[in-house]
Amino acid sequence: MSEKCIGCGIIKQNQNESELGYCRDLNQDYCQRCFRIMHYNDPLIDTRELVSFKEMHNYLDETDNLLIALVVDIMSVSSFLKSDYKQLIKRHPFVILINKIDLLPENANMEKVEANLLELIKEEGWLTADLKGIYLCHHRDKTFIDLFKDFLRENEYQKLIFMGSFNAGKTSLIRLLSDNKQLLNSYYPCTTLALQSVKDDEFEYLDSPGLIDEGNIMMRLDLNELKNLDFKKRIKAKIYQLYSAQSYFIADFLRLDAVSKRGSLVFYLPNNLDIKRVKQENAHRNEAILLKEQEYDIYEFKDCHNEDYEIAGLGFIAVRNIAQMMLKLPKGTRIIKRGNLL
Ligand SMILES: Nc1nc2c(ncn2[C@@H]2O[C@H](COP(=O)(O)OP(=O)(O)OP(=O)(O)O)[C@@H](O)[C@H]2O)c(=O)[nH]1
Ligand SMILES: [Mg+2]
Repeated sequence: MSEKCIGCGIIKQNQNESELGYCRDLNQDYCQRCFRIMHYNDPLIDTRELVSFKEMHNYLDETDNLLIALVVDIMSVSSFLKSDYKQLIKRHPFVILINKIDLLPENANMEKVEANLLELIKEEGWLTADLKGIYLCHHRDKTFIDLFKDFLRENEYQKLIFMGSFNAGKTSLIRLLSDNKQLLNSYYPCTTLALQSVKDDEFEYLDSPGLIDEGNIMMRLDLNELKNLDFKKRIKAKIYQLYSAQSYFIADFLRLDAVSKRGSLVFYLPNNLDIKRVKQENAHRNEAILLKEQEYDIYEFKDCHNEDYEIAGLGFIAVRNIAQMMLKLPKGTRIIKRGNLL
């Protein structure tokens, strides 16, 4: 019987129900939190402030012959690449796995996406001698399994640690590659809480807790709000042409104002985020009804010709020919202006 929960990796305990790792019976494989997520979609404990990375840092310091698989959510790719996670790699060889590409719209030109991603990776200084490969993949991508395992065999990598922001899909990729479904994945940030090793005949895959990205909008929403966002289905782009000053209310926590004579906005966001468009002159009346009360940050941009604005943890907006744009987002959420991804 393992002393750790086989879902999230935390050491089990039967003393304190409100703390991590609680199991009524230590013989159970899963802690109560994992059990509740699996069977009732109810996470019980918000783990966003509770994860520890000490074990992971020690492991990276002490282990040789290790390949780091950096998992990056394509919907937050710029946010990740701009972060200071580079320091974490230390002396280890690494690969970048750009995950969740199944979310991109069906008509996305993947060659162009690949070229644009490579440009971003280069621009942000990740193209170092330690970078051994870049793969685009998703959690059901069977062709990725063969491609990636061939690469591992050819280069004699046997031990891999999967690292990256919370929710990037580390656990899901390990489940795919190892065909071991006992590790728990879920859309609640910080599902995995400790290192966990899974082996198949050839490789050892280590799962790790997701790195905390304070600028990710998921840090600003409560768990029930996250439950209601559809991060699973392929995104259907929502396209708006603009001929005047307009305001957009997106769900109840984002506002975008744009002034343009002939421009466009294309939203690549979870499909079920409701977007309401109103004339800007009426926006102040709508705001009181449509935006929930919380602290917001306001960003202003001018002369947006043709670029993307990535909202960490949510998706991005492709903006064309907009003279002025204002974005109002939950306080602390990061927004990144970059070249077009699609
Ligand atoms: N559409 C899509 N969803 C994915 C993919 N990979 C993971 N997900 C979903 O994204 C959410 C997070 O996946 P996890 O595998 O738990 O992510 P993680 O990086 O292990 O997250 P933490 O353990 O919190 O650090 C889950 O709801 C998954 O179903 C993917 O390739 N495509
Ligand atoms: Mg995980």
